[in-house]
Amino acid sequence: MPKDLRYFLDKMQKEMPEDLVTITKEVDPKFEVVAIQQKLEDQNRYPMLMFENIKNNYGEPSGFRLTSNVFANRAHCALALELPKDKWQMETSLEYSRLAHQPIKPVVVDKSQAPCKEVILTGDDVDMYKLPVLTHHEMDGLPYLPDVVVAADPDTGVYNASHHRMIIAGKDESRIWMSPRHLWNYFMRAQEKGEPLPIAHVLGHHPCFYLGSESILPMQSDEYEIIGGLLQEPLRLVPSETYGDKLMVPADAEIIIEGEILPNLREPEGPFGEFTGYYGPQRWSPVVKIKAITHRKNPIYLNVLCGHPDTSIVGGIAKEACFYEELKRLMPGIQAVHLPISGCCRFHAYISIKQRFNGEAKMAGLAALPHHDIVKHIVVVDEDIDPFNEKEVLWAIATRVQADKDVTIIPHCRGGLLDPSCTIEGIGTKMIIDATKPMTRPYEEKISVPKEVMDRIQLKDYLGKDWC
Ligand SMILES: Cc1cc2nc3c(=O)[nH]c(=O)nc-3n(C[C@H](O)[C@H](O)[C@H](O)COP(=O)(O)O)c2cc1C
Ligand SMILES: [Mn+2]
Repeated sequence: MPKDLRYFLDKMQKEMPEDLVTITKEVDPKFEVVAIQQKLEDQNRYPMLMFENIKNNYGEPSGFRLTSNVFANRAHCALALELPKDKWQMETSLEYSRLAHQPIKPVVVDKSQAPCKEVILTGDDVDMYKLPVLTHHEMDGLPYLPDVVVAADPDTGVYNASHHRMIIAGKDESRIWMSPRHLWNYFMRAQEKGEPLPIAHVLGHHPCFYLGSESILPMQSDEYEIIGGLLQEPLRLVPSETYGDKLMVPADAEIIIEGEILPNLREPEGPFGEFTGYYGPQRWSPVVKIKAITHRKNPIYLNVLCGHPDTSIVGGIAKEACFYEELKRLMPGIQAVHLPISGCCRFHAYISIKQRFNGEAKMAGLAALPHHDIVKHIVVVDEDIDPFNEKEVLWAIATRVQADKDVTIIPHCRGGLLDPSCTIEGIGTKMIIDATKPMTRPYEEKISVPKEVMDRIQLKDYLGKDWC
C-alpha cells in the first residue's frame, strides 16, 4: 500500500488510538469545526479529529470526511517519519533533515491506478461550494483552503510544494496569497511572459507530503523528490486532467483542485486569521481560475488549522533541524534547538550549548539569526536546561540573566511581514538572551536529591498504586 493519508490513519489507529477521535454528529464548515478544536485547545488537548458528517457550503451533507489536528501534536509527526511516538523532540526534526537530504525521484502511474482520479469534475461540474471548505475565524473574509499548492517551475520544470491559503471567491474562482518565496518566484516568471501558472491545491495526503512542502531547501531542489525522501518511497504521480504531463499531481491524494494563477490581475483577499494568532490584513492578491476537481470515493479533506499548533508545528520542524545543523557546523558545543509553539514555532528559538569559552553563547545567538528572517528572540541556555521544557528555559532566564549584560538588542532588521509588532514593511528588532551561567566565576549549584534515593523511592509504595 503506498503511503497516503489512509496509511497514516491506520498507523494512528494502531499506535496512538487514544489520540484519534471520530465525531459522527453533523457539523457546519463555518466556525463549528474550529470551535471544537478551540475548546479542546483550551484544555491543552490536541487529538487528531475525524469528522464523519460535515456539511458543504450550501448547508447540505457534503459526502466528504474532514480531518484536522494531524500536526498539532509532534508525536504524530514522529509517527509519520516512522519513528516511535516518544521520539518527538529533536529526534523528529533531525530525522526530518536526514531524510530530506536523501531525496527519492517520483514515479509516474497510469490514471487507472491513481485513486485521486476516482471522481473527475470539470467544466460546469466544478463547484467549490460543494466541498466542506472551512471558514475558520470570526473576521475571515470567506472560506479558505489551507493546504499544499504544487507547481512546476515555468523554466526548469522542477516541482515546488508549499502551503498557500486560497480563498473561495466563486464556484470556480479563488485568490491566493504568496509571500515572495518559491511559488511567487515561479508565478512572477510566468507573468513576465504573459502566461498563467498552472497549479494544483492538494487536500489530503500522508503527513510527510505536508512536512516536505515546508522544507527550506534551495529553489532548485525538487520538492516531490524531498517528499519522496521523507516518505522513504517514491511519491506516485499522475498527469493532471487540465495540463497533462505539464503539471503532474500526486496520485494518492484525497482531493486535487487544478487551476491556474492568472497574470496581471489582482483582487482583494483577506482578512485571514494568520499563524501569528492575529488577523492578517486584506491585500490585493492574484486570482486563480479553477479548472477541475478530482477526488477519491469517500474523500477525506485534510484541514491544517491556521493560527494554532497544527500550523506552527508543520512549518516549524524543518526550520528547527536546519537551525541545528547550521549551528552545529559552526559550534560543536550546540546540544539542541527548539522553536516552541509559544512563538508559533517561528519567533522564538531556544538553543542549548555546552560552552567551551566565554562569549560562545552570544556567538551562537548571533549565528542563529540569519537562518530565518522571522526568528526574532533567541534564548541560549546551558546543557543542563532542556530547551523542549519551557518551564526550565524561563527558570534559566529568571536565575542566570542580568539584563544589562546578558540581553543584546539589534534594531532595524528584516522581520516577519505578518508579525503585527514589526513595521508595515516588515522591519523589526532581534534580541539575544544569554541565559547561560558565566564561565568566569563559580556558579551556585542547582538543588537536587541524591540520585540513588530518587531511583529507590517509588511513589506507589508510599501513596498507593494509582501513583507513579
Ligand atoms: C498552514 C500553512 C499555511 C501557509 N500559508 C501561506 C500563505 O498563504 N502564503 C504564503 O506565502 N506562505 C504561507 N505559508 C508558508 C509557506 O508555506 C512556507 O514559507 C514554505 O516554506 C514556502 O515554500 P517555498 O520555500 O517552497 O516557497 C503557510 C505555511 C503553513 C504551514
Ligand atoms: Mn520550495
